[in-house]
This record gives sequence, C-alpha cells and structure tokens, in this order.
Amino acid sequence: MQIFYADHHAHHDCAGEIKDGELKPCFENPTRADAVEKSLKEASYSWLPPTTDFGLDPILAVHEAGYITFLQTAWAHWQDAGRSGDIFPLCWPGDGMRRDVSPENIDGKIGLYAFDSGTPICAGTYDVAYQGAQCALNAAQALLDGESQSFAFSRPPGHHAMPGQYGGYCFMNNAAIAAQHLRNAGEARVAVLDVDYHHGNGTQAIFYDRSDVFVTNIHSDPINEYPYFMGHADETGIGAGEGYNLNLPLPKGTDWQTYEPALKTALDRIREFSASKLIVSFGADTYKEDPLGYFKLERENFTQIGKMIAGLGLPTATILEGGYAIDELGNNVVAMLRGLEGAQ
Ligand code: SP5
Ligand code: ZN
Repeated sequence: MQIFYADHHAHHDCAGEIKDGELKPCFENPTRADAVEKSLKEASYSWLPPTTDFGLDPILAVHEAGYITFLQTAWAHWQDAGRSGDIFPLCWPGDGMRRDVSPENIDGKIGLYAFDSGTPICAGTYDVAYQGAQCALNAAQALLDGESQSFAFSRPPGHHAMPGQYGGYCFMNNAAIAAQHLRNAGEARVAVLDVDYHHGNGTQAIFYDRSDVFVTNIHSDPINEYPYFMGHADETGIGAGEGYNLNLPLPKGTDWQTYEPALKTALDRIREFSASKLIVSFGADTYKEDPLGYFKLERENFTQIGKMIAGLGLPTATILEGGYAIDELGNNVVAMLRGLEGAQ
C-alpha cells in the first residue's frame, strides 16, 4: 500500500461555514488529516509527500481553464476588494439568467464558479487543493508503476467539484483527475466507485457522457440529502455514456444489512465493465457517529468494504473524501486500509 499525503494541507483552514443558518466551525478542517496521520503512524503505515509534480495539465483535463484561473486569483481579488474574512458567494446566475458573461466584480465571479454557500475559500485554498490533486495523481501513478494498492489522504476532498464549479468542501476533483490520468496513460477502461455518504456529483458530471470511465455511487438519497440536485437513480449517463453511470441511493438510517447488497451490486457492475484500474472515493461519513451523515456503519464495516473491493482483484487507488467524526476518522481509515489489504 503506497500512501501519499501533503502536510501542507493545514493552510486551507477557514474560519467557519454556513450551516443551518449560522456560521459554525468548519467540519472540513486540518484536524481531519492530522487525525488520519496519527492513526496511520500508530498502525505503522508510512507515507510519501506527492513527490512528482504533474503540473496543471492533468487538472485541466477535467476542469475548465477559466475556473482554475478563478481559484488561483480569487483570494487576491477578494483582498483587492478590501475583504478580510473568508470568501462566500452571494449571488448566482439563476434559471434563465446568463452564464455566458464574465463578471469583473469579485462577487459576480464567485457566483459563477460556486454552486453552494457552504464551502468557504481562504488564503491557502488554491495551493492546498493543488497539492491534494497531486497526491491523487501520485496515487494513480503508483498503480501504473506496478503497485496494487495506493491511498491519498489529501484534503480538501474532491468528489463534489464540477468541471467549472466548486462546492461541498471540494475544489479540484481528485478522483476524476486520477481516473483521467490513468486513461491518458493508456488504461482503456477505468472505474470509479464512490462510497462517501454524499453523492459524488462532480465525478458523475465529468464522465457522464463517456463510456470509457464507469462511475458508480452508493450514497444517501439526494431526495433528502445534499447535493439534492444530482445523484438520483434515474441518472444513468447520456449519449455514449448511457449505461455507464450507476447511482445507488440509500435511505437515512442505512446500516450494513442495507449497505452490503448495494455494494455487491456496484462491484458486480464494475466486474461487468471489465475495468483495468479502479479509483475509490472513500468517505468515512457513512460512520454511525458522523455529525453530517445519517448512515449507521460500524468501524468493522469499513474493513468489510475494503475486503469486498479488494475482491475485484483490480489495482486500486483510494482517495479520501469526507468523514467528520474526527475522533474516529483515523481508526476508520485504518479499518478500510486493512480491508483493502485483505485483512481477516
Ligand atoms: C466531501 C463531503 O463530504 N462534503 C459534504 C458537503 C456537505 N455540505 C452540506 C452540509 C449540510 C449540513 N446539514 C446537515 C445537518 C446535520 N445535522
Ligand atoms: Zn461526504
């Protein structure tokens, strides 16, 4: 198991997020990765920094150039406007309004490139998101170099990031960037399995019209959970991508008894697809004590998930997404890695 981690992540540390109508401390904060680091160390795992810098090209392979330029410059524009707090959007192009204009005003720019108000940006956000994407790329490259398992515990997470918009604590879609890197390296069929509590709307959107990357999600039913506007069972792909997207929404309260059959279904479809490499978006926010999630998975279920995934026998790069029960996050990650390594 080759593991990648950039301790630089602590520079993405915003003051608060809007939740339930109030500014609350950020759930997605540096203590998450610190907790994973501590538990991995205790379990005698070691890791590498993202030694190879793959540059912006693999990021621009899944994200719009104007969006990445926005991420690079947003903080400077915000400061030029005399703002001192974190960046939050105030105004979006609503239905019927124009998306084909490029506002010069910073608030207009933010509205164009954000899809929620729960994802603050601070001074270090771009650099940290960039390093996170490099961790994912190194994890993908490790598979090309012959590793059977790799893991990136980068933050911020990535699976909500759309081609041209950020949201859900995500700015660069690490899993999609990794999957596309494998495609560009000549892997004909790549599968993405997303087992975060929330639907990975960004990953779905990026590959929705393609048959070369199969995307499957097991998540809390968006009829009643973030991100609400994507992740429903009738979204099966479009055009050449028809049949290459599988959503398995599950009800709040889902425990292992309900989760396991859905995972079996997703894994069967990955087998049918004959992928040569697998990317796993792993969120530990399916854990019973997660403050944002309403599933009821136990720690040992993460080992079972890992083992079932390993049963595919595919070279697999696992990328950390959510998980906000921070005291348990490290142990839950270790449980998952043990399963991926085929522990009993
Ligand atoms: C990567 C990831 O897990 N992103 C999650 C983004 C969720 N943002 C919405 C948070 C809304 C919180 N409302 C739930 C109330 C729980 N008591
Ligand atoms: Zn999540």
